[in-house]
Amino acid sequence: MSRLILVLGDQLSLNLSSLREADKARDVVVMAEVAQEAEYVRHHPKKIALVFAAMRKFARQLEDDGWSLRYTRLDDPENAGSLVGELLRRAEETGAGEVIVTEPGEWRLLNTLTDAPIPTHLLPDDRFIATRKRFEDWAEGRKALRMEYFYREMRRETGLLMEGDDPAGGKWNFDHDNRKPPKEGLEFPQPLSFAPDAETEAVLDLVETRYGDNFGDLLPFHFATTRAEALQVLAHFITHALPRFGDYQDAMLEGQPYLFHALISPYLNLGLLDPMEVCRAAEKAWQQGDVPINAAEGFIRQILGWREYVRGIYFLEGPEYVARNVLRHDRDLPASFWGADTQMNCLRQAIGQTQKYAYAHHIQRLMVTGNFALLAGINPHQVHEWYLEIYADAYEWVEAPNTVGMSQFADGGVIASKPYVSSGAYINRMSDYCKGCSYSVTAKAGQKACPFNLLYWHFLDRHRERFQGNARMRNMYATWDRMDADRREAVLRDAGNWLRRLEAGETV
Ligand code: FAD
Ligand code: DLZ
Ligand code: SF4
Repeated sequence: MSRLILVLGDQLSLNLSSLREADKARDVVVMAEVAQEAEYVRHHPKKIALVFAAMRKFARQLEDDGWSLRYTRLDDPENAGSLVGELLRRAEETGAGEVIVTEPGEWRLLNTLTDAPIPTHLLPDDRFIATRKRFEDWAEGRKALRMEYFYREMRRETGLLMEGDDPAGGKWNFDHDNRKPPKEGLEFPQPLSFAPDAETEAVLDLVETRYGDNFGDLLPFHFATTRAEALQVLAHFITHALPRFGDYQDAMLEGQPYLFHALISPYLNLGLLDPMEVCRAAEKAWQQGDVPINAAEGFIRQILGWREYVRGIYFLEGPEYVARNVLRHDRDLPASFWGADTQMNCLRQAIGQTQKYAYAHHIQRLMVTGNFALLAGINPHQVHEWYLEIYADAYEWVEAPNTVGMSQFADGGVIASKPYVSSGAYINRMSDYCKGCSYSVTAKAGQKACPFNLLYWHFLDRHRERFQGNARMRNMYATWDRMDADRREAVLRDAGNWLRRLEAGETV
């Protein structure tokens, strides 16, 4: 009896474990664009278009490769609307009695497929450098998990940037040389842009009709939609941006969304690029003397370290992780996160850019929107759904640990040893946003004071019990406690007033 091989929209890799297990001669590959996946959150239209266009092209590649395939388009009148519905329909059509699928990257879908009313066999997703089991073994028995130690073990295990038993260049981490503020006159490489072909145009029409009202601009659509194009993006990055990646990794500039970033996360997460090939490409550039060690190491750490680590945490912590809210933050996400006007230029820039490109780099996500949401006490589940919706690279396994854990500290410190909070001074140092802002970044209290300056102390004050014993936060509390009482009172009063105006829907 034949079997159905379900390939999900973010499993576009020819060496997928389900395809390796399948028998080309008798099994049938099933791929389906379904409302259930396109609508579990209101994804940015660019994200939906990217997923559908890449799925259609991958399906064609499978057919060219000799696979027997049933592909369902979203507007197919027979479309059952859900993946399980499509599996049942295809099983009836083909007489298949069971399903094979590489495990999805999300508890929601994992549970749905495990409970499907047709025998379904889930295979490990081995498109990661560390399997789930490998991560569990590493985590077993450790009191606190820290990315840096996992990363070192992965370096040893893969041999990436290793010289015998020692890290290349004599250090595991070169961040000391990285993260410089932007300087005048820096020139950035132009990102590659792919004009939509007829197949992508058809997807854009469909997405415009069905999801044109979701937050975000569908056009212009510039993404790579095949592995061949994604490899071009990678090669372009290695040649033109990687050499300065480390130096300006945290910089933010108006009108420059991409700087020296790689722009490969959507392709890695769809399966068009493989994490190990990406790391090897960066290592080779360093070996050839084309990029400095601080750039190669900093970049490889993001993939071999952070990307693998957050996936491990997501599965280790279980399905309840996304609901955590240890700080009991319950304010609603303000309208400015959906494009309403704000007087805060940094938010306007990061969100405006996200609306246009479905992209913001790590520091914009962490230290502008994330920092703001944390300081303002926004409900972390709303923050989580926002990040899941609006970035082209957003899938729960990677988004949730970054948002719920790293950015909102809602997991109580599983990912981060202290909350990522800062006053306006950090944003001012790393960006040119403050000079175009209605607020004054140097004002510490009063009407004109940068809201980050007010909310930073408000956050520390209201969470004193939880954080004052944290060794990494001792200096923050010492600074606060040294301020005279009148000043502290003024800051807390102004912060409270500002939050009330935010809640009242004023354009603050
Ligand atoms: P670069 O800065 O050029 O980095 C290279 C690669 O490293 C990225 O492509 C990515 O694959 C990997 N990487 C870097 N940082 C991380 C990280 N913290 N976690 C996992 N991988 C990382 N990344 C996603 O892929 N999907 C998400 O949904 C996502 N949500 C995030 C939410 C928040 C609140 C924060 C703070 C970060 C989030 N990130 C997410 C991580 C990071 O912001 C993006 O991976 C990065 O901005 C993608 O752009 P790039 O390809 O230009 O990355
Ligand atoms: C993100 C996404 C979207 C928008 N649409 C589909 C779809 O129609 N069909 C599909 O198989 N997958 C889609 N995906 C990707 C899934 O949501 C993804 O597999 C899960 O979130 C697990 O990572
Ligand atoms: Fe953002 Fe404050 Fe700077 Fe304005 S002054 S851009 S609110 S950090």
